[in-house]
Amino acid sequence: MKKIIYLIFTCFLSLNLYSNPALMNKFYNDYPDYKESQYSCTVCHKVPGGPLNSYGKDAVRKRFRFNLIEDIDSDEDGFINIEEIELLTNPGDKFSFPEN
Ligand SMILES: [Ca+2]
Repeated sequence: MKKIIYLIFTCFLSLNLYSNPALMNKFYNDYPDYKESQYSCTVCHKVPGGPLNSYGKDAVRKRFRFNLIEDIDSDEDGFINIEEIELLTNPGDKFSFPEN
């Protein structure tokens, strides 16, 4: 029984390792206009508090220096991350992209 509780606890911690309000605040400091978007946690996570999406994985890889991943297309939807951020779409969701 202790092993099961330990396993569940470990999974919970690993899922939430980067689910950190300070990181969200850093993102908003870098891109204050993005506060107006419909996305917050799901910029980096598939679901709030859940696994990282492609943009979140790229952010981790560059240690949350978001400027270093502006010129790549994390979700491979044809728009680089900074375009999506400036147009308030989600750079980590290939089904969210600028129209026109
Ligand atoms: Ca997108």
